[in-house]
Amino acid sequence: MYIAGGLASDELFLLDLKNGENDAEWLMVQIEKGPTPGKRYGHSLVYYKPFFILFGGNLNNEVANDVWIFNSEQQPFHWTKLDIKGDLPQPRIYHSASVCTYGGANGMMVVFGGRRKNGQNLNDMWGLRKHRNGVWDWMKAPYRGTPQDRIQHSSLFCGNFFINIGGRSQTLGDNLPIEVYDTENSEWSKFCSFRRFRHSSFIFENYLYIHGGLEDDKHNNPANVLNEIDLYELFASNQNLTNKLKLYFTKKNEQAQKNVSASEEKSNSSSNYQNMDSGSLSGSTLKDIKISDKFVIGGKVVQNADFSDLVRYCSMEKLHNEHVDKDNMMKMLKNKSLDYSLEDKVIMALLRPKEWVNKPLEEEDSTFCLDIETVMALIDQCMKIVQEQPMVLKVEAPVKVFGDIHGQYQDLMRFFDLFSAPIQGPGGDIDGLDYIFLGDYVDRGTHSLETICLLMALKIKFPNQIHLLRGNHEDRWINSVFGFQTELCERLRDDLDNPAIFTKFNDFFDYLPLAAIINDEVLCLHGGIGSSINSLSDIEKIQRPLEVIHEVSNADQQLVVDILWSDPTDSDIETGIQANSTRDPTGVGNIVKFGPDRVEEFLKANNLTLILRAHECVMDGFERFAGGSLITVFSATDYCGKHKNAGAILILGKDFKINPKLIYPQECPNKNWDNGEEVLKLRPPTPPRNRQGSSNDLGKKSSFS
Ligand SMILES: [Mn+2]
Repeated sequence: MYIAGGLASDELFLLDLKNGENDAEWLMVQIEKGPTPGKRYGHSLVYYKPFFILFGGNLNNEVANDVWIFNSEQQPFHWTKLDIKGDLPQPRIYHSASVCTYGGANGMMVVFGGRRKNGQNLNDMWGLRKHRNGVWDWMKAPYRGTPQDRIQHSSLFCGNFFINIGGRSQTLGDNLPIEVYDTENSEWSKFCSFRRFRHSSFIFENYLYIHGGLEDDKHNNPANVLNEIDLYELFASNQNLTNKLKLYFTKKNEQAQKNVSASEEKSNSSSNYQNMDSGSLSGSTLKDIKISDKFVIGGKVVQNADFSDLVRYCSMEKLHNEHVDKDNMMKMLKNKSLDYSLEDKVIMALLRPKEWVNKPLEEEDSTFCLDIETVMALIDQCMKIVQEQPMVLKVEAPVKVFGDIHGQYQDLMRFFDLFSAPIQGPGGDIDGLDYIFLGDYVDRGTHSLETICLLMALKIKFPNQIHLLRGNHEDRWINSVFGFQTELCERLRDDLDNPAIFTKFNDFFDYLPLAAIINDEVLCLHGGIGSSINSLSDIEKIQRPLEVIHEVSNADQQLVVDILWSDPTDSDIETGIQANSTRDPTGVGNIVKFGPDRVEEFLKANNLTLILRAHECVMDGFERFAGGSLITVFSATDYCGKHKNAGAILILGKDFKINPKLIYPQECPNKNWDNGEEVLKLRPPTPPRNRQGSSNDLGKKSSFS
């Protein structure tokens, strides 16, 4: 799909589907230096393989009738202005254009109506065609009857029929009939009215769809509905057109049958997209056209917004995340206010991967870029969302899973920079997958505030695609000691004795979910299953707000400590339940280690295949346990400036293949860590997992790609 022109720029964007829909990305088409159509509006742009054809519009306050073509199959890409001899249509703006792919006018771009520079509306119709000898020419279409003059209408071909929909006229007001031009006999016919302009329309099978646009001069709110018109019903009063329409669909289906048998004979090597060229579109049915399961969603132009705000790509599977019901799927296009939302402001302020990747943190001043009111409002909004969601989140693959971040914001930005960020548009992949963060956002590192505030803003923006689980540091008793409270006091001037922000954050943490389950197969949690977690319902039944109790005295408290604090045993040969003397030297917290046998039993009993957890620093950033039935993932590099470990995230594909992505400690040590000896004594880092007895070789369970 291409987008070109508009007032803002004359750049050309391409949605690249060649790596499949999951890896589709927006690219800016690199166009050779040279003449381009320039910044214009009110022009038309159509695609007729291999050409994009641009015509007319307003250019530098002049109304134009020039034609530009862009060959999508000829590199380096460039625009060419056609030098067309003979009769030319008058310069015009707000006309329509559509390509005929059937019958005698096959391959012709047909332009209708629009407005002249003097303000006069037009009702003429012109066809542009490239002849076999390479010459392009215009031809004025003959017609009987007087078609309605229109601007800002849409037009479409269905077989022989050129259909004009909506728009505005000079003479009749805005309630214009749908008019149909038959290319076979050059006759116009009028049908019912449809009051709409600046809308879009498309045809699927025998249905005409009209979306968006304005209904009335006085109202500025675009219509929010998708209208469906059955062409047979529309044509019902005209037996001749009805018969022709029937004939067209019969031929189309016959052709489609032929195409199916032809393609069955061919080898199976052709790509899904090969059938999408305009040649076969005219003679195909659903059987041989692969309809994309994604939508391209266009938004309203917001001043100074970047491109990603305007157009985005949404998979049909994720449409439910847009809170769109089937009856009114276009609600998502709700008119955006010109003001940015709170979460957008925070995302714009904080999500700057390139800046952070190159930032020498030593030189940084310690002020935080958001004020207290913004942080408080962010917590309020995020809290509301989290409270409404369950304790065990249901997530669908593909998913990106992050382990502990611990205030190492630069590492988070490095992951976003290298492997895409949870945003829409270029550099983002949120429309193609979900993100699960396994907890431990705060403490230890020096940028807990950036980390948790960005994640909250992303959660607000994509409530059903960003999943924030609780870690053992999302706990007031822990983050009052391990750095977060100190950061709040120093950077936001939170009062140590009457800590308003600290309290608010931790009230929010008390509502974070403890687990997520991917496709009913993979359990994600921060620590593990310890000695007490035997089923998912053990986790689901835990009530919120949940304060973590560290001196365990009952079974419910044990469940929580197991989920947030337990570790796997040191290797696959150490089975059963063991004391966790590193984390709990006195045993008062009842923190344990669980063996591979526990993992296998648990997975079997719950019909699961894998546990993904974080919580332990592992040297490669991720590490397998229980023959691959449990994987630890840790996303902070060079933990505490001591361990020189890599950081990892895991991408769990639709096929359940796991694709780890790694980053390594920065060459020049930065100030992620306040690693004065005193601080380290005060907050001793948990040692990295012992590497002996574990390996990241291919195991029996999950396959790595
Ligand atoms: Mn942890």
